[in-house]
Amino acid sequence: MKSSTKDTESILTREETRTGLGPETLKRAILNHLFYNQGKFPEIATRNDYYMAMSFAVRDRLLQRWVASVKKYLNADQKIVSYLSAEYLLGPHLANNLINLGIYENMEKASNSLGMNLDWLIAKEQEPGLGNGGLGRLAACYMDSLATLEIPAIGYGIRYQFGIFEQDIKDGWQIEDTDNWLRRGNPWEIAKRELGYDVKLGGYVQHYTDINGKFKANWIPGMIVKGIAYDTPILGYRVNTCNTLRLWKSEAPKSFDFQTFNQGLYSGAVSDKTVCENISKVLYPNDEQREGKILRLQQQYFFVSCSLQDMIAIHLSQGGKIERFYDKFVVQLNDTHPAIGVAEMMRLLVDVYEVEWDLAWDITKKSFAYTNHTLLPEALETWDQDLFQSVLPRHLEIIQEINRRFLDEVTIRTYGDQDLISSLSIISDGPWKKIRMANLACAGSFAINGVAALHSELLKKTVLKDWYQLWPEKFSNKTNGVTPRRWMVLSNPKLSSLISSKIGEGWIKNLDELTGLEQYADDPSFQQEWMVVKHEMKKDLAKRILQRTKIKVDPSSIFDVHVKRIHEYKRQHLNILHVIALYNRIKQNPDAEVVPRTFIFAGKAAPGYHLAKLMIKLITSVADVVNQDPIVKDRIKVVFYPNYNVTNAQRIYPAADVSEQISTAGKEASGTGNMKLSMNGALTIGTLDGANVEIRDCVGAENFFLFGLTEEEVQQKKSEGYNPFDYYMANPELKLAIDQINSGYFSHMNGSVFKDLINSLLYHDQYLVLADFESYVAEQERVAEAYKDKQRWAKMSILNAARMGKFSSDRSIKDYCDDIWKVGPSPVELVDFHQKTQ
Ligand code: GPU
Repeated sequence: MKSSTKDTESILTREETRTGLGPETLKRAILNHLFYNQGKFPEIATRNDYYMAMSFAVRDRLLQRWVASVKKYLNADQKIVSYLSAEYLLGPHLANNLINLGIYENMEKASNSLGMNLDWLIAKEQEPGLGNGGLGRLAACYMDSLATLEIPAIGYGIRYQFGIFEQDIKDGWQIEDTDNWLRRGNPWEIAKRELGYDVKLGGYVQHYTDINGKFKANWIPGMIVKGIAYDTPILGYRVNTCNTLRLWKSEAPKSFDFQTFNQGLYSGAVSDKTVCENISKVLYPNDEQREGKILRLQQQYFFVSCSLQDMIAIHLSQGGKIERFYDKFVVQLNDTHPAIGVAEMMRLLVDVYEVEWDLAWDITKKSFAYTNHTLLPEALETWDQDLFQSVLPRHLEIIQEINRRFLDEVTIRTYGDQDLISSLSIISDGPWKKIRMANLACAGSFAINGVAALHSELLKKTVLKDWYQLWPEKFSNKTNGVTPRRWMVLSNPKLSSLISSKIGEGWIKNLDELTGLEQYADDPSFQQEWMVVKHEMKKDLAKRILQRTKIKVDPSSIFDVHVKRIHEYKRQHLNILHVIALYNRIKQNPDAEVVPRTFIFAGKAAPGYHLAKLMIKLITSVADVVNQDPIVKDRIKVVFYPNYNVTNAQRIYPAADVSEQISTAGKEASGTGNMKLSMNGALTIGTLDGANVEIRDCVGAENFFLFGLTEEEVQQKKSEGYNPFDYYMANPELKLAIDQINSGYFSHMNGSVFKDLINSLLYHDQYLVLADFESYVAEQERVAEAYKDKQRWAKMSILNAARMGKFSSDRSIKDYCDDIWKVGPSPVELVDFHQKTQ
């Protein structure tokens, strides 16, 4: 029945107060939430109460769009991208949502009228640090771009109760503290208590033949956990599309579905509450390092099983046929962490939906695609077969069967090439059998990609060589990207306004439009404005550095930034060796001309990674000596900024002049910090590694400081028998720096502190730090020289930003959509959801 005009009016007014975007309405909404959600009134409300109230007011506005989006995806004959990732490093939601909704200014007015400062409230948010580094942050950028491009998508993952640890520095050492991000509640998520799935773990498998003579498997679990869905709406930029990030929390099941489990010994399966809750308790803090722990495998299986059960339920509820699952969903595996999904899909199809094996395998292979994110051998996931069997006994059988049939196929295709067969095998042979997750992912996927051009090429030559030989047509490259909404508009509003004042706002959704800035690169007044903004941002960061570390830094010095996880292959120690060399030059010649520089480091070390923790101690120790030495006269400063996370990254990138991207060539799959820094006008000093290669191609070799061995030269050197000691002996500056570290010059004359790090450099140096030292130091001289010429520097900085269009995650997502997912935009219109529609 059509509603009368009067009804419509009343709905509109109700809607205006509920989800209107004007400052008055926002103010009223905040006060309402303060009262009805927080039970507070202005006189007694804390800042956190206001933060919560404001967030709920914003969430109301998201929900209207979210419901419209969900409705559209459920009704339409619409394929949905399903992104499976064990990590999402989202960063704070509030400011991002204000920007994407287009209500930042209005909210500023609303909070001012309440006597509140918007920045304070934004700062109240505890960021969800549900990831370690690049891989998790990429997933978050992709969620933003998927929504902005109006692509129907669901991100699936784990709702860790404790995200990545908080880092503090005590006596120069990293100290870890738990990240209790949910302590004060999370206004951005909606718990779907009714939406849960049972997940079996452990136990054993019974085999029997059913009345039709069919061979059947019955998995009797050792325990059952329940996954509860927690949904976070992810709104696109200035569109109505609001996608879902669905994270699973593990709980003990209160009751059981007896139909499903009454065949066996289910009583033992009602497990301990704490054991069940442990599964989604904490994020493993290792970046690119496997942790072969049972709990980690349980986490992976838990979230993947919930997600696949959920997708199947959605598909079937819309009248879809299980055989056509891939018409509804395309499932992207973010590295091998969710690769168990291949076996789980087979189990669901064969055991639960009774699909014939061959058809099930066909459905599975049409549903999954796999992204590889690393070439480091120690990061490739394998599971000890016995451990695997203890957690997933049925999946072991399934993988054995997949493998048996797959190897039969390979044998025929390769005329029995034994080397090829054993390298492609999902289960390694030998006495200690391992399940190789990358092989499972490759075998079960229709597409395989790397994350930068060089990385994708190297994959084909190294870790996935044999897979490439087998199925070259499945391989492609999808160079990573980052969202300009968070990494420019939100974190660098001044630079963004300056850009928009020249070329309009189109670049925010179409980053290629930044090339419009090139025509101003030589314009002295634009250069001046550009550098003024940069200086402002440097002043802001200098203030924070003083607050956080008590170190006073000069905003007119070069801000040389090395921020990322601490890892030997990322070579923070190469950087600090250069700092020591500079310091020694000053000591030897106090009047030497030195372009003032502030070396800013930030990043977390995995708690069990001894050498990475030593690298932090080395940086802070060098800082203590250099920063206080009167002879240096403040010309160089070294800062270790603690607790690098998304919030801190947003403060650091806009203030950077120099971006350190100095990994050993062939080791960094892509890098994404390199992109964010360059977009914000930092100049890169880097190796030909990961996406650096493409960044340099785009910004021009003359606007990029290149040094170091190429990947081929690295391989060559290694095969010739690389001896780091020769480099140590041959370069006096290098030798002096290492000798000083060794002698305790930076550690109160106790040289033994750094002995493991030094021994590793002098006698192994698998990342060729010493081999690249000389060329690095030489290139750093060119950096300093370039900085002296303010106009030249400004021009280079502008051109860097102007030419970064390719590195928007919008471009990456378009590439995935066109080449792999075959999904296009599906714009959402707002619906009046108070009216029940059919
Ligand atoms: N990466 Br594998 C991680 O951050 N963690 C991991 O466990 C693995 C990869 C990173 C790569 O190191 C980085 O080069 C890349 O840009 C990023 O994934 C996203 O692809």
